Formats: sequence, C-alpha cells, structure tokens
Amino acid sequence: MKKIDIVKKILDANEKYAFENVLFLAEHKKLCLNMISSPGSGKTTILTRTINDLKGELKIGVIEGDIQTDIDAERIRRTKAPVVQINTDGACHLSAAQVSAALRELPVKDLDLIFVENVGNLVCPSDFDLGENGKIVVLSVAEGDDKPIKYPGIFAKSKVLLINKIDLLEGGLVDFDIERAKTDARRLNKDIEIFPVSARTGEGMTDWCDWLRQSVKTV
Ligand SMILES: Nc1nc2c(ncn2[C@@H]2O[C@H](COP(=O)(O)OP(=O)(O)O)[C@@H](O)[C@H]2O)c(=O)[nH]1
Ligand SMILES: [Mg+2]
Repeated sequence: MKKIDIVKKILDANEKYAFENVLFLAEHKKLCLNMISSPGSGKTTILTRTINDLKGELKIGVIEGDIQTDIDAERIRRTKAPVVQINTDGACHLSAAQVSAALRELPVKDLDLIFVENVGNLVCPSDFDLGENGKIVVLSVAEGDDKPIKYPGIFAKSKVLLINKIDLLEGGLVDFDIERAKTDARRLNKDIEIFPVSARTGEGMTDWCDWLRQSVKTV
C-alpha cells in the first residue's frame, strides 16, 4: 500500500470517531474546545487560570494529551477540576478515538465545558478532527509574530487565537508585533476571535472568559 493510501485510511478512521464525538457532545449539549499550540506557549497555565477564574460559574473538565507523563494532568487536578490523561506514546497529536474513550471517563453530565489540551505542536493536531466544537490556538509572544503565516493551517481552522505571555512585552523583553500577528491571522481566517492575554498576571482573561460564558450558552 502506498504511503498516501495509509495516511488516507488513518484519517478516514479518525473521521468516524470524530463524528461519534460530535453526536455524543450534541446529545449531551456540551461545549468541547481543542487547545493547540507549540510546547510551552502556556496551554496548561491558561487552563488552570481559566478554571479558577470561572469557579462557581462554569464546571470545566479537561482531557490532557501528552506524549508522556501526567505532569499537566496533575496541575489540572490541583484545581479540583475532573481530568483524564491520555499518553500518546510518542504520537504527535490526539486521535478522535482517544478522545472518545476519555469523554466516557469524564463526568460529562455534570460539566458545562470540556477542554482538550492537545499534544504540543502546531502541525499534526490541526489535521486530526476530534469532533470538537472548536479549536483554540495559543501563540505566545516569545515564539515570534511570524507564526500565523508560517503555520497557516491551524490559524485558518481555529475559532479563537489566544496571544499569551503579553506580560513579556513590557520592557521590550521580546519583539512581537501584536498587530502584525492579528492581521496575518485574520487574513487566514476572517472570523477568528483574538484575545491577547497573560495567564501569569491575568491581563486579558476577562474577555476570554466572557467569550466562554457566551459560547457555552449557544451549544
Ligand atoms: N511570563 C509568562 N509565562 C507564562 C505565561 N503562561 C505560561 N507561562 C510559563 O510558560 C511555561 C510553559 O507553560 P505551560 O502552561 O506548561 O505551557 P504548555 O506546554 O503550552 O502547556 C511555564 O513556565 C509557565 O509558567 C504567561 O502568560 N506569562
Ligand atoms: Mg501543557
């Protein structure tokens, strides 16, 4: 079998599970967001702060994807949010089948919102639909403002762009032109919502949390 046929087979099998997840989430009327970024741009930190900021308002569960370890799941567990860890054993993305199994381990009925933290990588996870309601791409200012044009796929497919670590812009610690990143992301995806945030200081988190409050109402 040619490599291209094998890749097609894998993607077709993934689509089948992704569709099951779509049905499962629709049946339970739950919002599920797939968070994608390079390693270290702040996904887990954003999640822990978001869970804490929305405590008492939205019940959030998390599916944590990692190549190895349950370090991030442990960080989420400390917030008291329910979390399921998936180790991909080297694979660079989560599959819809893995998410399907994890959804059945979470107390979905009791939740308002489910986040999936995908494996850190801007490329592979964008090709694997998980049946989620939307993708959230995180880009930290330490990574450079050219990333939307260098990795267009994930920016074109995401509902939201979180530009994280904006606290680093103060004092000129990093060069990152927020307007350039926004313009390039919007050129790829005119509907993308963009929130500059600092998961460290909390700056910008209110607008992001407001977007989540609105989005859970519309599933
Ligand atoms: N200065 C700064 N550091 C951050 C921010 N968000 C996350 N970090 C740090 O970036 C590193 C990677 O964060 P993490 O949440 O593990 O990223 P992940 O790999 O995308 O899940 C950690 O040392 C965090 O403390 C932020 O807004 N500002
Ligand atoms: Mg993480």
